[in-house]
This record gives sequence, structure tokens and C-alpha cells, in this order.
Amino acid sequence: MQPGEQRDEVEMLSLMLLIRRFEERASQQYQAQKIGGFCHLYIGQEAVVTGAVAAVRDDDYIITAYRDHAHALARGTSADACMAELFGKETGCSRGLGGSMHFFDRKNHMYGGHAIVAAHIPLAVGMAFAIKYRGEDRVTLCFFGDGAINQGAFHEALNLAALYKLPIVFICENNLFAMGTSVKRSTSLKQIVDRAEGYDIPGEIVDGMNYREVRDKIAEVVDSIRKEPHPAFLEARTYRYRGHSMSDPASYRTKEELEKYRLDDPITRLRAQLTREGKLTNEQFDGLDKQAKETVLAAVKFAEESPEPPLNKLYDYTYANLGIEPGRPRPAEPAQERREGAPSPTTN
Ligand SMILES: Cc1ncc(C[n+]2csc(CCOP(=O)(O)OP(=O)(O)O)c2C)c(N)n1
Repeated sequence: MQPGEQRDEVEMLSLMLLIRRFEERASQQYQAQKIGGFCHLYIGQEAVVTGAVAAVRDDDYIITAYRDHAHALARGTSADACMAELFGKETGCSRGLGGSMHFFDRKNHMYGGHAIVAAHIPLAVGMAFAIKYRGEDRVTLCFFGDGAINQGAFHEALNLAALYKLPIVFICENNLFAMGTSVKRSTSLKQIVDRAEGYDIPGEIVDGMNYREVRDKIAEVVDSIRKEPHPAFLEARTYRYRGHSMSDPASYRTKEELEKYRLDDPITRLRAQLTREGKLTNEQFDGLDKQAKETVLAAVKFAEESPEPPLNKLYDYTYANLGIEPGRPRPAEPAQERREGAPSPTTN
């Protein structure tokens, strides 16, 4: 997208539909054991990322945590490449080696997909530093959850971004829970946005269920950053309809709470706005939905028919050459004994 250009809202609605249908189908394929590993769905939060990408240029940088399918799709990664990644196939956006939590698309400036909570926030600051160092007018959008804001990496990153006046928007997708822990039980603040104040970073709250509000707020912030680089912070208040991951039945919240947020559904809301304004008919909406479903079904077929990554490529993308021959066991390493009382390995 070029500066000043507005994304077509009907197109953005159809993007939200694609994201929703993609994830519903991913959930089904996960249950059918076609997808392994972890899988975190974004259903309910679609207005945040679609509003954000509508407010920036295609050459701006985006980076996020592990709930990342929507961020890749919003950036233009094909549903085929996303589904193939979930299936662990060579045609996936990370060549089938990353899986659900590590989507990556350099061409579209989507720099992951990161599994360790808050670990990508310093990387985002590095990306913003590079923009400023090279004298470019790009902006970095860094997405993370409410669970990230009490991590040391978050605080170090915000401090440096403020100190160096870096062109970055920190977008906290506050969906009220970090796994099963309510934000009320993890965070001392009444509102997350106040974290930014401690670093002299301007912060605002946006309704993360409202595409237009997210888009307009981020557009305003980004406009100010392009004029004079500085960091900004947005707390997008949103809700995930599903559990933390596919294995979470979400029994820590009530049905009534979920229903309350579903009434505010971001897709229904944008649809209603466009319909009221005479920009969308019911037939057009049904057509968009049908198209999204077909694209996703075709993506499943593509993923199923794609090859597995060849074994001899397994170590091609590691930082270090470990001297490991594919298909052979690792060279013997000194046995690591577990210390008495040391924490045992945990699962996500
Ligand atoms: C440093 C670290 N600690 C713990 C975990 C385990 N873990 C995975 S997801 C998660 C919750 C994060 O919640 P939030 O940041 O709010 O993101 P959301 O899942 O709501 O999108 C935790 C604690 C991890 N991945 N990394």
C-alpha cells in the first residue's frame, strides 16, 4: 500500500473472514491429527491485526508472539503456505520447520512467530533501531499479549526504544488471559497502558473488537512517528474465543463472559457497519464467506499433497554448524545430570 491510500473495507472484511475460516479449519485438522505440536488460535481478535496492517505500508515491519497465523495471513502470506506450515510440509512459510508458532515471511516483512513470551520484543526494538540507523521512514509494529508485560525483556526493550526514540508501536493484545491466568491476578496495574508511562512512551487504549477504531488509532500514531521517530504504546482490548491452545478447555472463565464478547464480534461489527452504510449486501457477504471457505479448503488439499521437508535439510537453517550428519545420531555430549531439586522440564 502507498502512503495516504486507504485499504478497501470490504477487502479487509474478507481478510478477517479468511483468518476466521482458516483457524476454524486448522482446529479441525489439528483434531484429526494432521497438525502436530502446539496450536494457538486467534479467533475473536481479528480486528487487531487487520486494523493494524490497514494502517501501515507493506514495507513496514511486523513481528509477533506465537499466536501468529493471522499476522502472516494479514501480511499476505498465502493460506496455502500457512496451512502447509501447520502440516510441517516443505511448502510452508517456514519450510515446514517452524510450525504453528514460528510463521515467517521475509518478503512480506513478517518477522515471526516467536514462542518465548516477550523474547521478540527486544528483536522488534532492534528492527526499529535498524530503521533509524539506516535513515528509513518505516515503522515496526510489535504485537504481544498481556502475559508479556511483566517480563524483564519487555522492560529493557521499552527503555531502549524510548531512550533512542525508535520508530516502533508496541501493541499489547490484551485478551484478558495468559494461559489460564487472568490479567487481574498477574498485573499490579489497573490498566496495562500505564506501563508505557514509566518509560515516557505515549500510550492509548483502543477497542480491539472494532476494526475501524484500531485502524484509525494506529494510522494516527504511525503518521506522527514518520514525522519524527518515537515509540508509542497501544493497549488493544480484545478477547480470544477459544482456549489458550488446542489442549485448553478454558474452564477458568464463564460461558456468560464468552457470550458477552461474542456479541461484540469484530466480523459481525464491521459487516453491520458496512451494511448500514449501503456498502455491502447480504449476498455479497455470503459470497465473501464462501470464497474464504473455498480458499481454506484448497489450502488443506495443498498442504496434504505437499512433500515433507527432506531430512538432509534439517540442519540447514541453524545458527551454528553443529557437525551433525542428517539421519545420524548427535555426537555424544557429556551427560547432563539433573541437580537435586532442579525444576523438571515443563510443557506449554
Ligand atoms: C518466557 C516464557 N515463560 C512461559 C512460557 C509459557 N507460556 C506460553 S504462552 C504463555 C501465556 C502468554 O500469554 P499472553 O502473553 O497474554 O499471550 P496470549 O496467549 O494471550 O496471546 C505462557 C506463560 C513461555 N512460552 N515463555
